[in-house]
Amino acid sequence: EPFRERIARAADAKKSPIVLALDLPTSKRNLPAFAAKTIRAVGQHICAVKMNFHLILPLSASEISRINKLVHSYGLQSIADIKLNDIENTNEVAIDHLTRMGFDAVIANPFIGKGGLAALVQKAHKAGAGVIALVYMSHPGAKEGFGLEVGGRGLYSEFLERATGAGADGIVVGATQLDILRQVAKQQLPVYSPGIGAQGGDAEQAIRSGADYLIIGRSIVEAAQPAKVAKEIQSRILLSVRK
Ligand code: NUP
Repeated sequence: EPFRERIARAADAKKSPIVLALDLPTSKRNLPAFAAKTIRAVGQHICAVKMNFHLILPLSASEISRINKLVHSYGLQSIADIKLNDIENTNEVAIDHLTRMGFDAVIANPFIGKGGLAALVQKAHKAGAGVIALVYMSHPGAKEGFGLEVGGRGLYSEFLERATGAGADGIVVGATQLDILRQVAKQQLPVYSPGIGAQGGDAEQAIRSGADYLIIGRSIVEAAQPAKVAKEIQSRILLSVRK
């Protein structure tokens, strides 16, 4: 079963479109133990876990593999957020390592070009993994890159075309970019939206504007009661969808 369907099935089973960004602060002593504790606490309220440099840099491949096994034992998918943005060969080596560690998908930057993105998607699909392409990031400076005017239109719309053309499994558009979310909602690719809470975006607004999955980190991970916060967001979204 392709990644796109695996994560849709997980979201359906958990009744949650939340992708937990497992971004642990550097001050945490025992990162693998804290990661496991967080997954156990919120596993019922999310459909996937996303790991970024917060864990991928300090942990060993076997420590990451163990976390991915735990993620899978909860019926969740695992996404590597390293925003691949390199030459074809390097991207392919990265996909090899990531899939061996148990990741189900990787986030990539269409800046590498049509051919590079297509090669990356092909390589990932052969390994049973998915690719999610950046289209418009959530931070204030995103307009200086993704929003650049190229040939009379925003670079992001070119990136969206590249993602579709390459057969990517989803796109990233910030929850802080509601206009862009509304624009891309018309297309066929699932939209992953970060920037909720800590970066000022709102979960319900993002869903209403066209987000399919919500990537949420600090507001859950750093909460005194992560499960409570995750559950609250989950039920708020379910209500807003029903309206
Ligand atoms: O546009 C993006 N914005 C963003 O925040 C693309 C991302 N991949 N992210 C990542 O999502 C970011 O690096 C972090 O891992 C997570 C958001 O975390 P938080 O702001 O909810 O704590």
